[in-house]
Amino acid sequence: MSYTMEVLETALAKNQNEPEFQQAVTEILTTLQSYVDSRPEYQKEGVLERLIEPERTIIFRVPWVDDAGKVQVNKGYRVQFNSAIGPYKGGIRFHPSVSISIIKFLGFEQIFKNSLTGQPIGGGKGGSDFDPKGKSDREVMAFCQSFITELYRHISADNDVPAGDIGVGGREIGYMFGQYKRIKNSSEGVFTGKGLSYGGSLARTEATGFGLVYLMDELLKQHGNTIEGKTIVVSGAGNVAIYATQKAQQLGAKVVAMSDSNGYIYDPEGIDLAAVKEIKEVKRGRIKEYLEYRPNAQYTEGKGIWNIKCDIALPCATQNELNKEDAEVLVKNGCFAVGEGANMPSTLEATEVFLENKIFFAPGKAANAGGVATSALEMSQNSMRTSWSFDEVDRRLKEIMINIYNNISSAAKEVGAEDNFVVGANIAGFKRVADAMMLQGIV
Ligand code: NDP
Ligand code: 2IT
Repeated sequence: MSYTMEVLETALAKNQNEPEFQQAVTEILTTLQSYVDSRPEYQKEGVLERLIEPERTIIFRVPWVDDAGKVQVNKGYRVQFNSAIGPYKGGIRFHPSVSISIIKFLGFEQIFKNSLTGQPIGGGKGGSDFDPKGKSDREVMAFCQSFITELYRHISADNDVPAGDIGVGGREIGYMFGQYKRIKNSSEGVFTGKGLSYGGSLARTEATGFGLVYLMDELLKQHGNTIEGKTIVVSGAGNVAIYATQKAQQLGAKVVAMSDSNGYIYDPEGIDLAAVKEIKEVKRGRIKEYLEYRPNAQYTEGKGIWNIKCDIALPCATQNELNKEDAEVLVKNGCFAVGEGANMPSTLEATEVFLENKIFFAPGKAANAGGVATSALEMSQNSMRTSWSFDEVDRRLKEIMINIYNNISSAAKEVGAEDNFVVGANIAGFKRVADAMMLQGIV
């Protein structure tokens, strides 16, 4: 058996109750196989064995008191996966489904994503099974303060810089940053995605969604096509989905559907994004309330958004939201490009369907890297004690996304897998981290 397949087998055996982590490791190692196996130095230095094991995993109790005076206890996690190219960097997720498997898959993906940005940031991820949905602001604050009362000792601007993810936006970052500052008596930029009044970067809120569309637009342009005039389905209605929709609309596309965990809306005339923003960003409501703004739109309870006919699909909700059958329906309906705004939204089987059918498929670790790339720009601004204009940050973001596209495209070409951006992203992301690991000795 080859070196890479041996490491994969061991990884699967050692992490048996972690299906999402196993999925992410399987995808990456199978695509890296021929690249790694033809370079014996990686085996000699044990690069893969070290890469798949987090440098440090922190699991802790998060006790807090709800509005009824009852004591609640959640699990808190931070996985500091790999610091070969810079301080651990990656979001914090608050969702009832959060488990060690989910945090490890996200942290593992983050290593390669952060490498692709070209910036000096390592991979990490954290979170909790806390559900912010339906909680009062006071409850969310109490939870965030308790979470940081443990986590503060493991993070700092120079070693680990968390940010937002599912269930963690401006409100939660504010409460966590406030508690960190209070305990550590330090105003360092230990979080990104901060409010603009206390060190946040312009365009960070928009960055993941905007970056996704910049990358897809570049991909299409390099193939004699464009986003303009295309019909797009976006899943989710959170941070990534909203700003992907905004940029796609700005570039002249028509977004006809969005969703949340209860169901999806279909508006053939094009989504009214101001309505979605009011429902989701202001009222923290449900997507079905969209019908109050646009009575002619349709709302369908449950799954099924991928049955809607489109040219381009942008899954922007969560992992494994798009399976083999969904992929087959998309292909049958003429969809020709898929860009992953979420992390690992397509199952391994769905990805195979896209690749077999020569769909332009941009995997999450490349397509949604604009968020963390702009987080790194926030870190730079904090260190320089300066702040750049929206246009300046947006210009840099666009440049980074075009560079990512060029890198993954040429890495794929180099190994004879033209337009297979899964292979391209994994090899390009791996190279930089592996080289840094080898230069730093067995650590
Ligand atoms: P938000 O919390 O803002 O929005 C998440 C959206 O996805 C909501 O509409 C939510 O619906 C839906 N969703 C979440 N979990 C599920 C689920 N289990 N089943 C169905 N729908 C679900 O998160 P973000 O927009 O920030 O994140 C979306 C995705 O993008 C995630 O995969 C995240 O890891 C990834 N990402 C985020 C980045 C960022 O900068 N924020 C950067 C790169 C990637 P509901 O409200 O009903 O739960
Ligand atoms: O998945 C991701 O890249 C994020 N949630 C953003 C991480 C960050 O540090 O900005």
